[in-house]
Amino acid sequence: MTVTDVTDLYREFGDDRLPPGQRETSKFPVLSKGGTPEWDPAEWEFTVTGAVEDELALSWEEFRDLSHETQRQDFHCVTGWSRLDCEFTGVTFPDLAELAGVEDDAVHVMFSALDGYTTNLPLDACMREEVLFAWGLDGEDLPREHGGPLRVVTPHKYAYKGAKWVDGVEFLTEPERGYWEKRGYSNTANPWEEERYS
Ligand SMILES: Nc1nc2c(c(=O)[nH]1)N[C@H]1C(S)=C(S)[C@@H](COP(=O)(O)O)O[C@H]1N2
Ligand SMILES: [Mo]
Repeated sequence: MTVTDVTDLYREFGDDRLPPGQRETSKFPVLSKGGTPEWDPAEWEFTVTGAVEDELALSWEEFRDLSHETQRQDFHCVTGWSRLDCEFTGVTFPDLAELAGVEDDAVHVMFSALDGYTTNLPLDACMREEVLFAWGLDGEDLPREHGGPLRVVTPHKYAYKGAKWVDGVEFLTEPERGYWEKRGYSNTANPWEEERYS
């Protein structure tokens, strides 16, 4: 299996792979605003809506049939720990965006999730190969508490920008704020600038 190593993306943002104020852990703590939501593979639907040419509604089977890849990435939590060398498998954001056809006036993205969580990013922060809709971690199915069946990973941002249990993406023509962005966490969330709070 080919693994694309994107752990050098830090060079775009800073001198050190480990962002300032972070400590490395080999554990993978769980951080959720509530419990792990139920999901039913037969009922689950992944939607792409808003400023796109073709709105999509994909079943779990259809989503798993999309072309996908495995990447080695780092994971930075805003509470101060980083887990290096995670191997995530999934569909890249640009590939999914191409499937729906993003319209010219789209500038922003809102992710939604089975637990009611939302998080937002500018479109250009999403149109990067390392932004993945991931169903695999280290060769196994993504554990349910870490967002299985499907989560977003954003190795260039603090991890709250990656919705666990993601079930939808909306392309927006104006910026909006998600769950934590409305509650005092940074809207931009660049770990190398320690953009933790707003
Ligand atoms: N749907 C959903 N996604 C979420 C969260 C959440 O509560 N619900 N928490 C966020 C936060 S604050 C962090 S730090 C990471 C934690 O991911 P982990 O539990 O896999 O470590 O998920 C993010 N994505
Ligand atoms: Mo977090």
